[in-house]
Amino acid sequence: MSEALYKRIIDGVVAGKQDDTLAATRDALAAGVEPLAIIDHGLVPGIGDVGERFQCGEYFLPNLIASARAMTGAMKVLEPELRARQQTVTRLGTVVIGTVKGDIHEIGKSLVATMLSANGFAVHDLGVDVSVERFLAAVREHSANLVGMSALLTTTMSTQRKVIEALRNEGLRDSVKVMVGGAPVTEQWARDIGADGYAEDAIGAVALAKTLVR
Ligand code: B1M
Repeated sequence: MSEALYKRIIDGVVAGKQDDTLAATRDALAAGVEPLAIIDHGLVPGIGDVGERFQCGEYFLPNLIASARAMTGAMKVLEPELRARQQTVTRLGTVVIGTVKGDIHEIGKSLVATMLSANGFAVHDLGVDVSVERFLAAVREHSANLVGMSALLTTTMSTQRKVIEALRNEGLRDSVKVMVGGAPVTEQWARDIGADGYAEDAIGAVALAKTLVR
């Protein structure tokens, strides 16, 4: 039964149909499917398919936008469900997170932020297109001990390095751990730019964050 629901969600995202995606997501929740499973087996494969179609020229920017809207609408329903299932009272650390300057991809970053928050971190989500200066100001303002940077474009990854350099130049580098992620980001890239860690997905990001603040 879950398979049929996942297929409806995938089809909704691929077709960029917000109402269908939302209805299928709600039906899956009502059928007792875990929110994370809905994301992993429905929304993520759907948006991945869209990315491939875009890359090979079958889809264009309007398709990408419609599919992203469909996925974001479903995520808005799932985020409170994720939080409700993993309420933790202890605060493991304070995280400042955002998608770097020039980059407006928000879905993966928001998922990571939600999962961190659901797992006991105080999360300050700066949103997308976040400048080096805003990351620094937020670290100071919230006395953060963890900085998370997402980048989805090969052209914006380098800003992750700039933020780390700026943290060093401002004398803040020793007081924060830095984690990076996003589709083009790799473990090797994280090492090259002097980050403390890389995670491939939101579950990995939670595990990494816990290790880094321990
Ligand atoms: Co864009 N886009 N996009 N896009 N888009 C990609 C990234 C692309 C790979 C598509 C493709 O060509 N196949 C390509 C990048 C190519 C490259 O750089 N090599 C691309 C392009 C080219 C563009 C534009 C330049 C298109 C144009 O205008 N011609 C443009 C750039 C805009 C900008 O940012 N300045 C653009 C625009 C857009 C939309 C606005 C239409 C939309 C985003 C809407 C939104 O976010 N509100 C969009 C989308 C939806 C995509 C794809 C299809 C899907 C991204 C997504 O949401 N994935 C994407 C193709 C793809 O990635 N397959 C693509 C789902 C999400 C759950 O996964 O974000 O990877 P992801 O996050 C994961 C992990 O990466 C990890 O955990 C998350 C959860 O598992 N993770 C972290 C992420 N951040 C982390 C941080 C961490 C740890 C883990 O620690 C801090």
